[in-house]
Amino acid sequence: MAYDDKSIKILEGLEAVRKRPGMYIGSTDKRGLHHLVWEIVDNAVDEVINGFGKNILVKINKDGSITVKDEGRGVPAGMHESGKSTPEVIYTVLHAGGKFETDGYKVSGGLHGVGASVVNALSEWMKVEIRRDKCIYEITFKDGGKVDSPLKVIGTTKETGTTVTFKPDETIFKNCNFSYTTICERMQESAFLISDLTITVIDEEDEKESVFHYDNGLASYIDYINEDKKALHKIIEIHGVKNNIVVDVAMQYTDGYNEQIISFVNNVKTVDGGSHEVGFKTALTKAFNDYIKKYSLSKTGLEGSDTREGISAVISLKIPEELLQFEGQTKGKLGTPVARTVVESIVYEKLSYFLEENKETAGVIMAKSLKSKFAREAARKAREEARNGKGRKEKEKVLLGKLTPAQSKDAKKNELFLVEGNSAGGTAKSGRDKNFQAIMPLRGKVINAEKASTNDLFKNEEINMIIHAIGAGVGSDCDPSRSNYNKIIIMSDADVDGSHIQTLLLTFFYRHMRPLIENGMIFIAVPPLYLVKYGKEKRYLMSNEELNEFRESYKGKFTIQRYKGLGEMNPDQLWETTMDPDNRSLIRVNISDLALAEKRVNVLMGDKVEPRKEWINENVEFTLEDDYRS
Ligand code: 28G
Repeated sequence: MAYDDKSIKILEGLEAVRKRPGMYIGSTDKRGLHHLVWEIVDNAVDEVINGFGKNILVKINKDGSITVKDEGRGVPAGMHESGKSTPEVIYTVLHAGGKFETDGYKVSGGLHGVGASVVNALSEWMKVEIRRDKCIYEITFKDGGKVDSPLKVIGTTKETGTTVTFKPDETIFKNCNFSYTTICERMQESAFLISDLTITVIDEEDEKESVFHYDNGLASYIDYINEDKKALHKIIEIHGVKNNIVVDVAMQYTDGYNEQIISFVNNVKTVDGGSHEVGFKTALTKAFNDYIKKYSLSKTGLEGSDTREGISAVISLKIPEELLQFEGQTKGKLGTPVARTVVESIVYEKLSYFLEENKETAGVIMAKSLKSKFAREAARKAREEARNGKGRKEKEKVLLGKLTPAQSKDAKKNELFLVEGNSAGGTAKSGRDKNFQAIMPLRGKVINAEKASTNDLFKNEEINMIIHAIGAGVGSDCDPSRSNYNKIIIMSDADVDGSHIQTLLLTFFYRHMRPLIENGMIFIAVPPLYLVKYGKEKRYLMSNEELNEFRESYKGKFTIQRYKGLGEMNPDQLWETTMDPDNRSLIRVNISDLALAEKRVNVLMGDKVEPRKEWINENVEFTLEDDYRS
C-alpha cells in the first residue's frame, strides 16, 4: 500500500472510534472518561509487571488534562518500516502497541484492551514524551489523533520511561472532569495486586496527593477490607500453580455476617465472579466438612453458605491468554471451565493442610461455621413453627380478630366476603347466612402490592389477615386446595373508591396468590345501583341500562332510590341483592380481567391525574359486562 493510502486508513480507523466511542470504551459518561485513564495506566502497569521501573505517577492537571508517567524502558523511538516513527504508529493505529504479552500472560487491561490509539482518537490533544537512549523524545497529536508535531528529540536525560498527557475531547464526553477518588480507588487496587508497584496520584487543582504501595499484596488487601472489622484470626494465604494457571488467595474471617469475595483475573477485577469463585467456594465447603467429620464436630454437614459467613477473601488468578474466556454483558465474569477445577484443587489441598497445621485457627473458623449452621437451622424451625406449630394459634387470634367465621368448616362450600368498611361489614355480618358465609371488614385503603416492598406488604395488617383467613399460603407456597373457602368475594361500593379497593385487592391476589385466581376462586360482588318502588312492589336494578329499560316498560308511578354505598342498605336488602346465592350476581375474576387489572393498576396508581379520571369514567361500568351468575 502506498504511504498516503496507509495514512488514510489510519485516519479512517480513528474516525471510526470518534463516530462510535461506545464500541471502544463502553460509554461516554463518567465511566467512559475514566476508561481512557485505565487504558494508559494499564500500559504503564504492564511495564512494571515486566520488571521495568516501579513507580507510576497519575496527575490531574489544572487545564483538565491528565498525565501518566512510568519509569519503564520507554516506547521504542525508532523508525517503523512504514517510514513513520514507532510512537506515531503505536498512538495512531488501532490495536497497535495496546497490549503486549509477558511470558504468555496477557497482563492487565485485558477486558476492553483497545489501547492508546483509542485514547488519542478521543482526545482534543495528546503529548507523548519518551526517555530512552539518553534522549528525551516528544510527539504531539491534536483533534482526535492527527499528528501535530512528529517525533523529535527535545533534550537529553539519564532516565528512561514514558510520559503520556492527554486532554479528553469535550465534544465527545458529557463531563470531562476526572475524579480523584475514582482514580485513587482503582490505583489502590492495582497496588494491592502488584507488590512491586508504587502509584502516586496527584490532583493539581485541589492540591491533593495519595501514594499507594503495599508490600504484602493480597494480605494487605484483606487488612484494608477488614480495617474496621474484628478479625477472628491471622490472614490465611494460599498460592499454587496448575495447568499454567497461577492462583493466589488471601482470606480472613471476621465476627460479622457479611460475605465479601473479590476476584481478579490477570489483574482485572471479575465483578460478576465466575468459575474461579465457584471453585473457591466448593473447596471451602469440602475442606471444612472433611475437618468437622474427622474431628466429629457435628453430626450433619455444613452448607456452603455456613462456611462463608463473615469471610473476606481476595482471589487473584493469572491465566494464559489462550485459556481466557469472559462472559456476561460487561465481560466481568470468568468463563474458563478449567479455572474452577484448578482453584478448587489448589484451595482444597492447601486449606486442608493449613487447618491441620493450625488447630487453634481451625477451631475458631469451625466454630464460626457451625454457629452459622445452627442459626440457619433455628431460623428454619421458627419459620416452620410459625406456619404449623404452637406459636401459630396465638398469632392467629390476633390476625383473625376481625374475621367473623362461618359456623360450618366445609371449605368446599364456605365463602369469605372481603367487605369495604366497618359499617358495611356490620351490615354483612347481620345479613349473611352464618352457616357458610364469613365476613372480614377491611378498613380504609388497601396497601398497594405494586408499590410496597414485599417486606412492608407482609407487615401490613389487612394483608396478613387475608392471608391467614384464607389459609392457602402465599407466593410459591400458595395452594388452592388448602384454602378455607371455595369463594373469596370482594364486596365494595359501586363507586370510584370501591373500584379502587377492588383493584388493590386483585393486584395483591394476582401478585401473591395467583393460583386462587387461576382456580376461579376470586369473585367480585355486584351490589345493585337502584331500588325502584312501584305500588306495593320493589325491584333492584343493577345498572343504568336496567333503569332505562324499566323506565320505558313501566308506565305507572314509581320512586327511585340510588344506592351510594353498601352502607345504605339494611341487612335484609344486602342479603337479598348481593349475598344470597339464589339471587345475587357475582363476577368471577379470570386472568384476562387481570390483564385489565394490571392496566388499571398502572392507570389508577400512576401519578398522572387525567388518564386516571378518563379511565374511571370509561370503566366504572365494566363490572356488569361479564356477568356471572353463581
Ligand atoms: C506513561 C503512560 C503509559 C510503555 C513501553 C515499553 C515498550 C513498548 C511501551 O513497546 C512495542 C511491541 C512488542 C516490542 C518494549 C520498550 C520493548 C522494548 C518497550 C506506557 C515493541 C511497544 N522497549 N512502555 N511499549 N513493542 N509505557 N505508559 O505506555 O515488541 S508502552
